[in-house]
Amino acid sequence: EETDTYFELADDEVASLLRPRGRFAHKGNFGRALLIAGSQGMAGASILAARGCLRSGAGLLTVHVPFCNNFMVQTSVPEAMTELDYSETRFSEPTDTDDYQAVGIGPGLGRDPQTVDAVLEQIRTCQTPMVVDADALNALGEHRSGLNDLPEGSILTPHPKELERLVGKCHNSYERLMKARELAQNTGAHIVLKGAYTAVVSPDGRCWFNTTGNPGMATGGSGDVLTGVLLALLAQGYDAGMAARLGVYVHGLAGDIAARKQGRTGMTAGDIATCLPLAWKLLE
Ligand code: NPW
Ligand code: AMP
Ligand code: MG
Repeated sequence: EETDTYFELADDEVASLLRPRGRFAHKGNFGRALLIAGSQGMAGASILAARGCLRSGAGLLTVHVPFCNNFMVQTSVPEAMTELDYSETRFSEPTDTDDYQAVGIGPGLGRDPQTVDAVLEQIRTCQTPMVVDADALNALGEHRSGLNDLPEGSILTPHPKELERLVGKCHNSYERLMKARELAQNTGAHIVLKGAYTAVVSPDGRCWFNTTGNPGMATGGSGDVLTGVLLALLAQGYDAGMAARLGVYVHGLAGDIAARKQGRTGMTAGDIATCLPLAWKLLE
């Protein structure tokens, strides 16, 4: 069982997952993505996720924003469109997702009770694959029954604390991995258990350990960039398992390129997003 269960995410295998862009392709072939992220004081989370998404090949991106963040998102990420929430300051009501191939939800949403309700209702009514991160995971942690509502083909991206909110206290990294596996089995979602050695856990019990990334990525917003990368891959039609493996690897590779250029001390999450094109180019 041991050898059939644990794998390393290695370069040659990952490169073979990437599909070349057809000569006659147009933006409609690469999917429409919806990102639900940000609140007052956390516009940055939505901007970083949006950059991660657009630097990973998505066809079209719409960001669902509260009014207070609209100008910042439109200025910082001109390639993205925005859609306004009714609330001035936070995500307050679920939105229509029928026009999208994938939905990303969570970065910077905050933990206001109204947002928690909106997140749960959004997950319950969404028919397309979702990347669920950050405060959307925290909403599920508060109401664990919502885990049964995840759309098919979804990815959850908890860091250790977010995982504990979903599955309870873990005393060591082995227990954490086993509980993530149970969570994947019970929900049908792929779990990206983030950390120094990120593990991608599939519902069939297999685990892949990432080989890219470095401690320079231990800085605010790194995870938000990953959410955008995964959203782009789901929108392009990669299944959850392929998207999770490819996305995690390339995000770490972009972090390694950023560290080589800027150093581990001074690099920021924005630098990871900026280095994504070079990381993708190495796999093309
Ligand atoms: P400690 O400190 O060790 O006890 P939270 P968050 C733990 C948004 N952001 N290994 C660690 O616990 C996010 O998207 C917005 C072990 C840490 O203190 C969210 O919406 C930004 N432990 C929101 O902020 C940029 C680990 O978890 C605690 C760990 C809150 O997200 C920043 C923090 O977890 C940010 O992305 C590890 N590898 N990693 C913006 N510019 O707008 C984390 N922990 O309480 O869920 O807070 O992750 O900062
Ligand atoms: P978040 O906590 O949501 O911002 O996510 C942090 C991101 O940075 C995840 O993708 C982690 O895998 C990555 N990361 C954080 N610390 C390290 C580290 N020491 N080595 C490699 N990757 C890291
Ligand atoms: Mg995070």
